Amino acid sequence: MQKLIFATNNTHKAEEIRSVLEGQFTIITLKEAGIDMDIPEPFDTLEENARQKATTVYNLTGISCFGEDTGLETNALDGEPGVKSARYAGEERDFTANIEKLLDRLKDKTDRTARFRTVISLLLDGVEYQFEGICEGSITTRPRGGKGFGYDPVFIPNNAGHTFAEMSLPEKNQYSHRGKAMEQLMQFLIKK
Ligand code: ITT
Repeated sequence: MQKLIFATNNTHKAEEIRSVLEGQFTIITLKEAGIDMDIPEPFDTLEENARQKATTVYNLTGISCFGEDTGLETNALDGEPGVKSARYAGEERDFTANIEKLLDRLKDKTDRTARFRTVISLLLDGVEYQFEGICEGSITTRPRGGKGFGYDPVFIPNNAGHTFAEMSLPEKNQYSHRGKAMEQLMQFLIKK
């Protein structure tokens, strides 16, 4: 089975991605590859940050790998928190605080539409390929559900009726930005 390093320290992302690629590819996280590093994400776009994660790991290992960057973009706040999603309320990356800040900034807004966007950068034998997945939806007025991670308790995908945090992992993957980007990555790798 082809081995790929997934340049992430986020165990939730790894779990979601493995549930799609399981049986077809062996996915190794940074920790499992013995790489103890928080890769900087200095850029203003998901595309550049995803590339940075993949390139850093490829340069270290020479093994084909991919990285992804994800942002939550709200229409009423001109795309906030966007590329700054992880550190919206501060460097501590505290998700209760991030959610509180988002709900507070949206409290007087009637437009609560938003989207999650994931960009995957794949480096295969040193050549880069990118894949994008978008999930349109809206932000709730209070957190709902205990599953998932990050902003999942406040995001309802269109046509779903409940938040990502109220869904099982396979159900989230059916709707999600990451599920869509992963599907493209998988189809690409299968044809390669
Ligand atoms: P990496 O190691 O892969 O960089 P990260 O947690 O830093 O992991 P990002 O840089 O992509 O991830 O930051 C985006 C933030 O948005 C992240 O901290 C998440 O908590 C949040 N996020 C990403 N995907 C999400 C999802 O599917 N549902 C809810 N929140 C999500």
